[in-house]
Amino acid sequence: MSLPQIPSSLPQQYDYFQQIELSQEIRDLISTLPAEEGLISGHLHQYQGFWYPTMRIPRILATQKHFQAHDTDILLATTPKSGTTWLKAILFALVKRVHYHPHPQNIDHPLLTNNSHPLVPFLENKQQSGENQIPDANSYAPPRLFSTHLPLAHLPQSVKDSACKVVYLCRNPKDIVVSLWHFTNRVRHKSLETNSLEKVFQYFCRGMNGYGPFWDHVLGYWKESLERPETVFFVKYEEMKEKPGLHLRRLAEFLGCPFSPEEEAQGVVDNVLKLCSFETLSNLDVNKNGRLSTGVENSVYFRQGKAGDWKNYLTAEMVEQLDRITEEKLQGSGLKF
Ligand code: PAP
Repeated sequence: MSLPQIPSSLPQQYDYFQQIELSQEIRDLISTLPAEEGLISGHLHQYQGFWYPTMRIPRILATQKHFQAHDTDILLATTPKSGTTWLKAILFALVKRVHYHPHPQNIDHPLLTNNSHPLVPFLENKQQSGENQIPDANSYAPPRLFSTHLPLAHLPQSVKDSACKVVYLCRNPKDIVVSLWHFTNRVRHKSLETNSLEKVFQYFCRGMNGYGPFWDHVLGYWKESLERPETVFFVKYEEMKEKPGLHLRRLAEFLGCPFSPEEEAQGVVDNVLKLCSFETLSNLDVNKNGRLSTGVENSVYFRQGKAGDWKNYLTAEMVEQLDRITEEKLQGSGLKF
């Protein structure tokens, strides 16, 4: 069974439930969870400390139940708007470079004709209640590449029990708020009123954005990366922007596929970065005009691609409020933005 598209009339959540087959057990569970209006459509529900769009919950439960990790899998974990689209492209270009020569002029490279989202599928996107399926596990040779927005605590047990490597990308929360604000208004149904920046900001500060609270999400992976550095690689969007070559080489080492002296001499590092740059990807026909299978336009994943755009939008009061929350939440962790 495949999920129907979100109906354009946006019925209330429980009407929507009636249109898809959810077990009574899952309906009962969802009906007990705290609920809030979502920033895009429908509702968010708070499940074990994190806020999820309602229809994600059955998929998440099914993912936790059915997904079988392989020791060779690579999992990219992010909070939304942290640069997922970019890191998916980088991981794909890096790990599959034996099969696909990474170069912006290599017309056969899958990244030139596909958005990076389907190339590195989300664990929790394809899973549905009652289905014993795993996401289309890359029809390539191992390693399989997956991504997730799930917090560490909600990853399937098989991921935690395996030697699967996790790459965690996070981003300055001030840029996430601005990116999220633009994104919600791009994908929000046209019949709904536009979200104000103030509204998105206040939701974010209260932790009530999809997969939030942001700070709990980041801290889970941060602590794990300190305890198990051989398993969890932690990197910030801003660091990738500032020293992309350095962090790409670190990532390659971490994943057990370091660049050889020959590759270094041939400029493969620069070619991966050029291929995956905002300029290259955002100007591709597939990313200007294509859509994901969900119907979402690929172009919504490319806006500015810069660090520090928050300075153009957030007021001094907003900056003060968000900085204060971030400082309080991350206090003593050693993590700073
Ligand atoms: P998702 O988690 O919903 O998939 P995600 O890809 O994390 O979204 O967020 C999109 C952000 O990544 C956008 O940021 P902005 O709104 O501040 O501009 C988008 O522009 C940025 N982005 C996408 N591709 C790249 C890239 N190749 N390099 C740098 N940033 C990028």
